[in-house]
Amino acid sequence: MAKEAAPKVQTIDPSAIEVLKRAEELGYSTAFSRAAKMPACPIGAEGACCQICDMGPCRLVPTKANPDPVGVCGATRATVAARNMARHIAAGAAAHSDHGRDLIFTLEAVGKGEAQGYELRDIPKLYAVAGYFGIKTDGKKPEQIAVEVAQKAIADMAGQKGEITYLKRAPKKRQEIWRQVGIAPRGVDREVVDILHRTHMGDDQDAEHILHGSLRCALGDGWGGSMMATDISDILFGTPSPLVTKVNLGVLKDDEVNIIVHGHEPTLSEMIVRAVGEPELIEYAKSKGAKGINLCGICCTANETLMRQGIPSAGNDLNQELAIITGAVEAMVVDVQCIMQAVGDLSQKFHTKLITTSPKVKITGATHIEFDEHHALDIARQIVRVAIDNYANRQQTQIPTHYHDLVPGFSHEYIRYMLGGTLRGSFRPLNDAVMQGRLRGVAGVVGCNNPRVTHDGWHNYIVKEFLKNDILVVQTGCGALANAKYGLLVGEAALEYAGPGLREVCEAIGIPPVLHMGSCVDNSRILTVLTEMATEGGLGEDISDIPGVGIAPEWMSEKALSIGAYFAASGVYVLFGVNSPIENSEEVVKIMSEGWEKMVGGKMEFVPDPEEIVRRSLAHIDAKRAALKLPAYDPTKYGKSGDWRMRELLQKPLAERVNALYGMPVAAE
Ligand code: BF8
Repeated sequence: MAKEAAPKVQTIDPSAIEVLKRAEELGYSTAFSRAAKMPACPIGAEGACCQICDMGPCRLVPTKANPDPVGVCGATRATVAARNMARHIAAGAAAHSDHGRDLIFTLEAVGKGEAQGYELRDIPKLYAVAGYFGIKTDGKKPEQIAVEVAQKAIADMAGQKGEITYLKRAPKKRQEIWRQVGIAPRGVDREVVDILHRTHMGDDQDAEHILHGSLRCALGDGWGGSMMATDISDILFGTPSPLVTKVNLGVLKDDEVNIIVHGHEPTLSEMIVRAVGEPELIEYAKSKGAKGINLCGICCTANETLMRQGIPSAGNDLNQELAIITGAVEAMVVDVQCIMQAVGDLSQKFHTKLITTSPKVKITGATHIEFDEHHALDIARQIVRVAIDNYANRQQTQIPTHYHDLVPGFSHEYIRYMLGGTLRGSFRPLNDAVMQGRLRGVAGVVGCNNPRVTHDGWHNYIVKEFLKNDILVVQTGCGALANAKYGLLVGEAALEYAGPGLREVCEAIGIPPVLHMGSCVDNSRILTVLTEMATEGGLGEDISDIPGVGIAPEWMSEKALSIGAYFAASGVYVLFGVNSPIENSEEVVKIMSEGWEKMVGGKMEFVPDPEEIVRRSLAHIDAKRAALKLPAYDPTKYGKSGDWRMRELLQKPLAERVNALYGMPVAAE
């Protein structure tokens, strides 16, 4: 199915609708308007374009005359689609893992006392991670342990032989499968190089073998680079627990200096959080006529500061240009990944200072203030001053009023705690709820926005369908922000959207029906939850036994493909929306679906239809329930207790209400 240039409905986000109108009036383009003008290349979109050597590029588009074309070198459609996919996965794995590496270097500098402004905030987690690496902690100071953990972690990422340390955190059966089929990864650095080598011209030509290699590479990301990024962020900045904050463009303030942190790495943004709280800088902002400093985020840097510090988010990926178009942003501070090049040009049309900070990322039109963990707090202060100085340059603003509360902060440690408290924290109640059928299953709905489909629309539709069907949803990345905008990440959402069983579970524990677990590297937290569920008992003994699915409805980034591949390799059925980048090869479609399912119990499918995604998900969850011999899902069985019943009772006359509640006859009103 050809990719649509742009959907009829661009977005369901009321803030976005308002700012898009302003963009049109001012004559500025956005990703929405550019997508409409620039239909996707139909050859590339299906994985039919081979660009790996200069005998091409070859376009392997079947025609009547040539139904099975090959490239100049003879490469088949399957080889080309598999190579393209493998390279995407490797790039995604590299991005996540390099993010992890930067955090490891910061941890080392903190341990050595060389990183200004940082501290070790979660020492128990540092000890736990030291334990995974077999580092003795007796008699050592946390700082020394931090240095040793950092050095082991770097060596692990660069491991040339053997397998990465964190693999042993997976269920035993899963580890055996990986070893048996030969995809237990070495260090992710080696795995990424391996993929780039084997997909070079004249190397690996067997589609199945190429994709087999890509699974190993993706595992090096999920259970390696990403998991380390999560762990080390928690050690440095604290392991998240629930708090209340806000999301959408309405969090910008007309009378304060607005600073947006955008990208992925929490290292600098955490220092900016600290700097904006310093009385001296607040006074400085006031001296320039502002009432204060308002720090907000976009994308996954936002998710990091949102989860830990409750810093509001101005929205997800497709909100980044719109934030600038409000005219109210003094500085957009970016680090790495998902920063659209267009923000460089756009920021020059407004007073917004775009500030690049990563040694890896420069953008034309931006001011570069390079991050260095050794002087992080000073750099953060410098950036905040630049933003404050820019407040005087602000012209007319148009800030939408729409925002919504959300409750993020569901680390796997907190989920374990909330299910039983300090004394009896465990995944038992969650497993029991699935076994009884109160919960039909679980789903991770993650990933990006993509202007080729309705912004937030697919996220919202799919998650609401899951909630209706008593499926507990966990989210990360832009997906979490998408549904937070519409009130799905607060406790009340259970009353409005959840089926009867899920509602009971949410009421009993006191949680929203959709749990925000963090940024995209924090998908590794979902791996840990699945492992805990698999080892708790009652739901089989492996991740692939659990009645659950993983969805990336509006994906666009290569990182999303790496995430999908490592979840599939971990035993999960993963569905992607938008379009299929492997559609040109039936063979590759089959390998990634039936082939992978046979080999590792998980699979990856591209389904450009949200209703079909829901249908396939429910069928899969029900099939997994049946395989575990659990009772078939029955929505009429639960939901007759708790707040729901209370709400119904409150509608009744007093006499009936008191009688129902206390068994006491009361005279009619
Ligand atoms: O890493 S969900 S658009 S911001 S890639 Fe990017 Fe996609 Fe958003 Fe976070 Ni993840």
